[in-house]
Amino acid sequence: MSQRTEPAASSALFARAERVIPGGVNSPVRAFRAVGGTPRFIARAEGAYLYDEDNIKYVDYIGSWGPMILGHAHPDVVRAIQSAATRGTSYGAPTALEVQFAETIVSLYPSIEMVRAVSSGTEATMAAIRAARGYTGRDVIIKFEGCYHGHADFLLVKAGSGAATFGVPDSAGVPAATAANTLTLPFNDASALASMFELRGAEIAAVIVEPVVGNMGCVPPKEGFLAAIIDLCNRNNAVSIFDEVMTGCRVSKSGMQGRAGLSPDMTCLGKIIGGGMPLAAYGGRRVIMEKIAPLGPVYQAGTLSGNPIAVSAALATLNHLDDALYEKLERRGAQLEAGLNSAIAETKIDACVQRVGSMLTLFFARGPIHNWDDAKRSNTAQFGRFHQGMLARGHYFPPAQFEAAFISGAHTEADIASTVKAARDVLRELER
Ligand code: HOZ
Repeated sequence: MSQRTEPAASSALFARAERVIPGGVNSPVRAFRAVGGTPRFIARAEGAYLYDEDNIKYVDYIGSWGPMILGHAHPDVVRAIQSAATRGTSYGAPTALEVQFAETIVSLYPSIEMVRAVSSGTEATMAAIRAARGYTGRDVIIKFEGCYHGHADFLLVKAGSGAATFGVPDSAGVPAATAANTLTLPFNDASALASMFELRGAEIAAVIVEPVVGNMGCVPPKEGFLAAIIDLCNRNNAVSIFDEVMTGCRVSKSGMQGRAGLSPDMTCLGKIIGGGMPLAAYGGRRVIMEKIAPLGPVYQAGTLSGNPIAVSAALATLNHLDDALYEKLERRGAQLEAGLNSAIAETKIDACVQRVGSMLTLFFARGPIHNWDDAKRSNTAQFGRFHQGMLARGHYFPPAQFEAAFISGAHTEADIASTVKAARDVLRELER
């Protein structure tokens, strides 16, 4: 591969970081261990671009792992943050902004009658499952292999994302007793779910799913799979939970549920709805949300929940989510998908592109990828070399095969074209 010198400033920072931060990073996948090379230390970002500490510019396809749908440092979002900060950074008391935020979420997601703000996607899924357990009086939950729902103990079972990337889908430190109430099934297998309900229906509190998986790479649901989850939950008095932390406001303004015309009992949101700040939310049917303290017996709280700066960034972002943006994202996504597919077709490499709207993955495996068994057949060494080649040419894809790439409204046609050109060159080199 061409240009394999590691950037000096990032290398020096990484050496310092490794002495005082586990793996030198505050979230494992950022360490580049799955792809090799030195993690880039980012100094600033604007629109579709990242600039590292060596002042190297990259077209960014991570978008902070999803939130930056408008691109980085959107002027309206920056203004909202600046203005909110001058009024104080945190009160630990309710604000008008939080009411506006909740009203906005409820209006975007018809399945959500009441919503609670939290600070991260992990908190949102944890709290949604606690609510479901409190509401049903049952303990068992079902998740799907390769879906990642944050790092709560009972959800780190056959989890995707970083856990899958590092081969530890079942984390150390999770008591067997905690994991025992989490059953896992293959994604996209409605009949396995039906059989499990036949076997243990009376024990099952909830089924949680990423409606388009982003955390084993981008894996769309098969026709009817999501509807089957909701239907089986309804018939067994269990709670259906769509974890739309990644897909919410991404695959449509109202997430995958809006795109598919479905109404889960509960929804978890994060990333885009936080406008790039630590803000997430969970919500759903009133009868379930009324179980949350102080209305009901399910406890959940947070000092920074509904933080005024985060909510200001969120509202400024949500304000820009219009049809024109989603049309543009679809066009850019289609352009990238078609370009990558034609570059793959010029080689003999086994690879496929899977995309829903502006989230996408180039798998180094023959497609289609329907579940974790399919995804894990990917040639991750080849992905690593692809990642390095793209980075050397100024295109920053997620540093792991099992993470989705994201496009923003700031990406231009020319950005995508240059990424496709780079990918064509890198794929050709991979063949040699
Ligand atoms: N697990 C996150 C993406 N699915 C990565 C978060 C991060 O490193 O910022």
